[in-house]
Amino acid sequence: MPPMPKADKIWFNGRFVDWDDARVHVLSHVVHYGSSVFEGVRCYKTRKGPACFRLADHVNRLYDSAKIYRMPIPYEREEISRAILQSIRTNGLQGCYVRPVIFRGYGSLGVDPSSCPVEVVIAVWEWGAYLGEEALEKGADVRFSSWNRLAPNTMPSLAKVGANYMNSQLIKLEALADGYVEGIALDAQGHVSEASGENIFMVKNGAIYTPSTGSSILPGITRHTVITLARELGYAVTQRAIPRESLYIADEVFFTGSAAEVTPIARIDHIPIGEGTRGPITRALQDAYFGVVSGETDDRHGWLTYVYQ
Ligand code: PPE
Repeated sequence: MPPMPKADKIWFNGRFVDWDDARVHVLSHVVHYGSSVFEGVRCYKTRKGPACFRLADHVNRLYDSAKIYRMPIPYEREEISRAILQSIRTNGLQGCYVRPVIFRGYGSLGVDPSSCPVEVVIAVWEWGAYLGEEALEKGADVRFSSWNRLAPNTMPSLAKVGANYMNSQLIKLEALADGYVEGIALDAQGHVSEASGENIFMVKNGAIYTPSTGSSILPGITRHTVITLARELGYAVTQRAIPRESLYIADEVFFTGSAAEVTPIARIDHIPIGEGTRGPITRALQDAYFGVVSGETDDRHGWLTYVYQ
């Protein structure tokens, strides 16, 4: 990853502070135990100014993650949504990535977080193609990870929490060390789960498949978007357990995620998927996705929140 492009201000517990001053104490609970919940939202440049994609859905998932971890958020959902829009305006950005993060701060150490304050931060910055521009067109080179995704009775995958990303880091670092851009993990039962920061889809004989929430996945908002758009285009989409080898013999495989958007996969474990390049259904779904997020096609689902409205 290239170094972070700084923006001006970060929203920190209700007020804006300079980017370089958004700091926490080293003994904050989150530093020791990974006790944070977060979101990643993209804001896209459109003809009507910047627009956040599925803002309310991201904010709802943030509250779901906090609820699972018994973390009381000291703001209403509306306040968080407004603060996100305000952050984009304050930093004068047209297109950006938005990272709200809520964490247990400085108070006491020990696993019990209940006497640590719940702190809320919203940062925005410009973030390009997650797996590289080239991957969006030609497809990414990925491997199956030797690490499994979190077993369901260990760390809940429906919560988007900082600690889950230690598992993601094992997957990602292993893939990078071997020259791939990403790794796909199996779930604890051995079925396909997801990648370190993306959901996964496969296409076979014109039908689309993706692992269900029973396979230790984060229920991706881009995943839901793509399922909806695919059905509108007339494709059957099935959520079910997927054996590893069915990806090797699929016609097309692609990732979805707020950061990764819709990224085709060219090869898995050096095996070319279909023609070893972006397939036609992936292309159609990318076109539908980028059409909606850029405001160029009709926003039938009310997915865009314009920043200056
Ligand atoms: N699974 C995982 C593990 C995951 O982290 C993401 C998002 C997804 C699926 C897709 O979810 P959604 O964004 O709602 O479609 N990963 C975020 C963080 C990436 C990062 O490197 O940080 C993201 O895409 O914003």
